[in-house]
Formats: sequence, structure tokens, C-alpha cells
Amino acid sequence: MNILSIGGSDPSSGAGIQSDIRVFTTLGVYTLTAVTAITSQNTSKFGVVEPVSSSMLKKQLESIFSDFKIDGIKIGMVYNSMIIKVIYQQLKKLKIPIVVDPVIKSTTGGNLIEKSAKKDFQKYIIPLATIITPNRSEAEWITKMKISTKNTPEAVAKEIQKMGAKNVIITGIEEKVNLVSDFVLEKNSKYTISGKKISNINHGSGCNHSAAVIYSLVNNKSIKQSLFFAKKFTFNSIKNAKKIGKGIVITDIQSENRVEDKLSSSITEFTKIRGIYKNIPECQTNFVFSKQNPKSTKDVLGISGRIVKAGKKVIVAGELKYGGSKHVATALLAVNKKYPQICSAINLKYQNTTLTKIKKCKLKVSSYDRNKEPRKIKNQGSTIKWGINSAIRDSKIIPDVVFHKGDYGKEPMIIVFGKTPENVLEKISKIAG
Ligand code: PXL
Repeated sequence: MNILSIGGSDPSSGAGIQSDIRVFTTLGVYTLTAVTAITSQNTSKFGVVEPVSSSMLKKQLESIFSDFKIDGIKIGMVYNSMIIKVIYQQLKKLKIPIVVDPVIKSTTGGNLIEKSAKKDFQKYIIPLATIITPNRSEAEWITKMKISTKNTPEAVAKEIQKMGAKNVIITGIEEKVNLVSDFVLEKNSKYTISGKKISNINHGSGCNHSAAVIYSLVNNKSIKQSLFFAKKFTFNSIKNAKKIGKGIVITDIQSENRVEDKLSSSITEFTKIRGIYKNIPECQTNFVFSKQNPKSTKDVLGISGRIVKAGKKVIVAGELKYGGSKHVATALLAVNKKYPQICSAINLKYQNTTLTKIKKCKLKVSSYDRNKEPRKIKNQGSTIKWGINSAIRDSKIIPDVVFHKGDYGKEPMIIVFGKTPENVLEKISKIAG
């Protein structure tokens, strides 16, 4: 998958081209870039802008289009009319998703588009948009309308749609104490997306949002799915923002989103394994992935619900949440304490056939006997922790699998461990289905 980012260079890497490279790379897609302008700025102060010449931009785009298959494009800072016209000429015939992020001013106050370029932005860039993602003030700038009871978000979004954008989202339309909502106008529908608000002045959240939207669209998700994904992605990036320079914080898309994304795609892969329903136990399955150095189950991402068997189908009932799993997360914490590189686990139905396969493909197996559990531990409800510890205590080898054969009224179980969900999945593909 290749995504092209057309925009300005930000030497602080909090926004612009550099930020898009970080986002797309984290999400696992290749990033191509065409630089429209070079800025000097840091987290405290915006310096100057030097746009590239129109011929230089044209040459960048031609060299990309003549070589790569592009799956989607994000347009950020365009700065002047000459640049806008080159972009239009090069993109007008393309039939791939294009996200337009109308960037006008940086958080630190820099002008990211010349006043004289506004008309051409409306005429040439807006019609390229599969979806355009202005925030409230950018939407007001584009339309010269002030959002109010007279000019509703819908009326303003309609005006932008009239200019040629197929779909419009106006972010930050309504801000309450703890809530921020976005207004969406698709071709034949409208809705709002509300989410928790984090009050920090940051560098990069707008760029992260539009980048997440194009990422999701090129993965064949609908506009609505893509906007929900982007909302969560951006929320996490703001929540994890870091003070890297002396000024405002820079959003961080690495830590949390990566964990969620990896687990989510591995769960999808898991449900697609042929015959995997045979490996789902009576108590159903959970698949977990922890942060680095997890302290409690709250640091472990799992399904708040389960992966369940429905006939021969396996479906995910619930959503990914930190603290979503109790049992499998507790087992993972016990292994992670001894082997910190082990961050993912899944539980499967105990079957002799599975155990034979596990041994045949030389996975490292440990087990414990629930009958040997001291009564005191049983009463405390710390069976899993005790079991895993007794299985791995005397071994110096990192376990791939730990199993137990049950106890009175307790279902026997196999737990597969790995560094990442992909790593766990690799092991499962050898032994299950
Ligand atoms: O966040 C919008 C944006 C986009 N592109 C560049 C920027 C900024 C904000 O600072 O500098 C190059």
C-alpha cells in the first residue's frame, strides 16, 4: 500500500510531511511525499515559509506518478496559487481517494496559505476531495460563514459540498466541558461523531486526523468507518502527546495506536483461520496485547467480551479495551514478569490433538496441575497467577504454550504466548484449525 502526502515540510516533525511519514509508517503503509513548501518552525514559534517553484513540484509529482501505484493521497499545506494549479493538473484525472486537509494557520500562528490563493483553493483543491476535513474555523474561512444558530454546521458543510467536495467533516463543531463533536455531511446522509475532549494545545492533531482518514479509506473502509477510526486515532495521539521541545506538546501516534492496530488485525486474521471454531473453548477466547512493562490488567489490551463460537463461525463479541480481559491478561502478566519481551497471549480449547501438534512443531510447552493448587490460593482467587508461575518457575526457556488439564468443574485450557499478536498468530497457525 502506498499513500502520497502532498504538503509542507515542518522541521519540528510535529506536523506536515514529516508527521505524515510517521503516521503512515506506524500504520504499516509506505509513504511517498511531494513537498509544496519549506517552513522554519519549532514548538514555540513559526518562522518563515519558502514555497517550492511550480516546476519543482510538478517534477516531484511526475517522478512519483511515473513509478509508483498510488492508493490514496492526502493534501495538506498548499500555500499559493501556482502550487494549487500544479496539484490540480496532476491529480484531476485520478480515481483514487483524496483527503483534503485545509491548513490555513499553524497552532503557533504561522500563515500556511496566502490570502490571494483562497479562490484557487476553492476552485481547484476542494473539488479534488473525496473528503475534506476542516476544523470549525477553517470551515468558516472557506465559506465566509460564521457557524451559529442561523448558519448551522449542516449549512456550512453544504456550502463546502457545493464547491465540489464529495464528503465534508467539520471537526470540533461543538465543544462542551468533556466532549467534542464533529459534524459529517456525506452525499446522502449527515451525522455527528462525539468523543471525549482533551484540553491540550498541541502540534500535529489535525495532520494525524486527515492522515488516519486516508489510511482507512485506502483500506476499503467506508467514510463513516474511516472517520470513527480517525477520531480514536487522533484522540490517542493527543492523549499521548509529548513535550519534546520547549513549547507546545507534539502528538504521539506510536505507542497506543500501534498496540491497538496490531491486535485488531491479528484478531481478524485469527477469526479467518479455517476450522478455528474447533479451538474455541466453552468459556470462549480472549486475545490480549500489553503495553511495555505492564503493571496490571489495565495495561493490557483485550476484548471486553470474547471471541465466540457461533456454529462453525467465530465472531468477535465486544470491543478492544484496556482492562478488557481478566483471565488471559492475568496469565500474560505472570509470564511478562519473568520474560518482559512476552506481551501477547490467547487461550484455546484443550485438546489432545492440539497438544500433539504443539509437541510436533517443537513449541516450548509448560504445564501446571490445578489439583496441586494450595487451598489458600484457591480461596484468594489467584489460581491463574499461581498456575502460570508454577509452570514457568523452574524453566529458563521462554514458554510458547502453557496448559492445564482442568480441575473439578474447571475447563482444561491452552494458552499461547508471544512477543506480539502476529507472533502468537504464527504459532496458532501451526497448531490450530
Ligand atoms: O497542522 C497543519 C500544518 C500542516 N503542514 C505544515 C504545518 C502545519 C502546522 O504547523 O506546519 C507544514
